Amino acid sequence: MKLYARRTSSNCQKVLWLLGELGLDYEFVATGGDAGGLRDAGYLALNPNGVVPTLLDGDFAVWESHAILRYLAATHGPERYWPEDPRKRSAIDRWMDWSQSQFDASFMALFWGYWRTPEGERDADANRSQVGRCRYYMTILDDALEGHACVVGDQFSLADIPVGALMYRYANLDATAALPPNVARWYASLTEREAFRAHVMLPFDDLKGRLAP
Ligand SMILES: N[C@@H](CCC(=O)N[C@@H](CS)C(=O)NCC(=O)O)C(=O)O
Repeated sequence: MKLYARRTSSNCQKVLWLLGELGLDYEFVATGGDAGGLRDAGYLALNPNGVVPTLLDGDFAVWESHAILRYLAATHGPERYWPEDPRKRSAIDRWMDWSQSQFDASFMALFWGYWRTPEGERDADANRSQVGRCRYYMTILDDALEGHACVVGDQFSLADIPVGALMYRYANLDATAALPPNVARWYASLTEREAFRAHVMLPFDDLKGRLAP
């Protein structure tokens, strides 16, 4: 397999983290950001969106980070990562979709509007509003984690990856509040996972005030 990705991209980190959890061999092809290549015809033939990540398995290309997570879990994962049972699978899918459409949307707006925007150009009201939304989403996640080790039940699954991949930045951004208790406990458990440390816990100082990818 080949993974076309940028290591500082949170969507790529989700996939790199799962590849690490599964112990799979793959070739990393630096793409996007300073490495460029997103508008090359060859790359666009794999992913017409011209964004990262893209997974190439033989001659089969998969794009959209969550589609890649599901593909890898279905082809190489232990069943519990993304179970066949429709209800168990749905419990995981809903947190993956929630992460992308709810929490990610607000957190990425904050990350770009606050961290990646030069100080003098920031919109303080917009950032304050996104901080409020992120805190609200954290209360929803905190309730889900009450009495559970993981986002769904007590076993690590795909439900932990999309929201977990953003927690390192969320927890270390000076604009956000302390994590609520269950989220803090769960996040601490993620930081003990080797693949999380290798692919997600990467310094992001060089992205500060940098609006270019
Ligand atoms: N929904 C897509 C979003 C992909 C996306 O926006 N990728 C960004 C990085 S997070 C990108 O390629 N930006 C251009 C670049 O990195 O140069 C996914 O989850 O895969």
